[in-house]
Amino acid sequence: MLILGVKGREVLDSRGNPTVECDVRTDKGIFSAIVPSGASTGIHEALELRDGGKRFLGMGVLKAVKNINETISKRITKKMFTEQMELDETLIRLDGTPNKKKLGANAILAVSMACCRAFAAEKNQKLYEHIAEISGNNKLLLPIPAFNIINGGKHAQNNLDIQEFMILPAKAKTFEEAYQMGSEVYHCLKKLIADKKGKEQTNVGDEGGFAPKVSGMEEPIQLILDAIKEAGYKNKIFIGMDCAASEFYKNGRYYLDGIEYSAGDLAEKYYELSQKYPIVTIEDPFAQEDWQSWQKLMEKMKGVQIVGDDLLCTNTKRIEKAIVLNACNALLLKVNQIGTVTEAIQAAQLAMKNKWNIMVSHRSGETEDTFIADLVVGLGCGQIKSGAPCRGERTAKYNRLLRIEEELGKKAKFNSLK
Ligand code: 2PG
Ligand code: MG
Repeated sequence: MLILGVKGREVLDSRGNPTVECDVRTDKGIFSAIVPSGASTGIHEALELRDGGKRFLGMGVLKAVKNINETISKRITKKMFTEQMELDETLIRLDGTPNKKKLGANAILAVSMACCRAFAAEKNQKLYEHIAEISGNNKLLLPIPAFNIINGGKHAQNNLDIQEFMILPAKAKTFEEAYQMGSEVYHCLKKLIADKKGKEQTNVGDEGGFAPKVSGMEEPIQLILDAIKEAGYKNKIFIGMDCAASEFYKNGRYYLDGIEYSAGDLAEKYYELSQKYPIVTIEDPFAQEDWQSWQKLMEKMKGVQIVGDDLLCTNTKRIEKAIVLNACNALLLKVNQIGTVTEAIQAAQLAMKNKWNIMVSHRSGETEDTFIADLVVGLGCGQIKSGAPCRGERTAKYNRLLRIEEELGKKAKFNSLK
């Protein structure tokens, strides 16, 4: 594929902060991508380059854009690339740092994703087909969505310390059905919160979930279970949590909902919750360097998916460590934590080889880009979280999945729990 031109620009994300967009031009057309941005970021993530200074309160990305328009453009324009890996390796070498701090992972990823779309077009493939091919996967799979319907932590202004309470309509037969179930529960939950707590409590957080004032971490679960019942889906929808525990960890202790926990007490609390409620997945239950507590939880909790997000940062070195230590059994896959499509695929391959589950994930600062919908189908990993079934930047991904399911027709397979 001959790259005819590369152009970066600054656009805004769903929180109104600047982010990087890139257009790549080939003789098949112009292919674009926009990168997302996290709030509860892991310390081992690739570097998101921001300008600092006064403009956009320091959040501008003009340096990253300049890196695309000058350094990267100079290196890849009018050059031939045969595949994604070759292109990504060129970008990685051009940056030359372990965490992409020279050019910025936001600059590099925008180019990598836009090129992935261009490569797909070059081969007359859909993006998900192309991703399946380059990742060596021959089973396209529609994912179970994990809808984040109660927001807390850094994503909301309420008093809830756990960041996300999600619903997984895992007994649905198709993605379309799961989407409908999620939406119905979402609306039942809104009414329930309004009736029980007042309608001013139904404002939403960054990912579109409600952000009511609650009495602790059990009230959201109870509200959600009531909403599931009200919607008529008892026993058909399960619960997931993203604790984002690095955010409430300090000097070996965990501070949440006004209570100070030792790691052992917190593990006990998670265990109790999982016995009492239909919880199937818990993400970041402990802080990103508290490996021991992760290991102990894995010993204690059988049959629950324990997902590493900040712990792993989509980084194969950290995934390898977690495999050796048996610290978790699932990977949260966020392309911008690592900074190229190739490295994200490698992270997924390593997780799959070790029989881990994988949940592809959005960021709390999102955009209209739907790349992760194609990614999850192409990789065939079967789970996605993209926030609530509400707000355009969240539904963009779910809507794209609906279209992919329709396009695949009879060939569409949904990762239903039997
Ligand atoms: C997470 C994500 C997405 P953020 O912690 O899993 O929900 O949040 O993008 O703020 O890191
Ligand atoms: Mg997380």
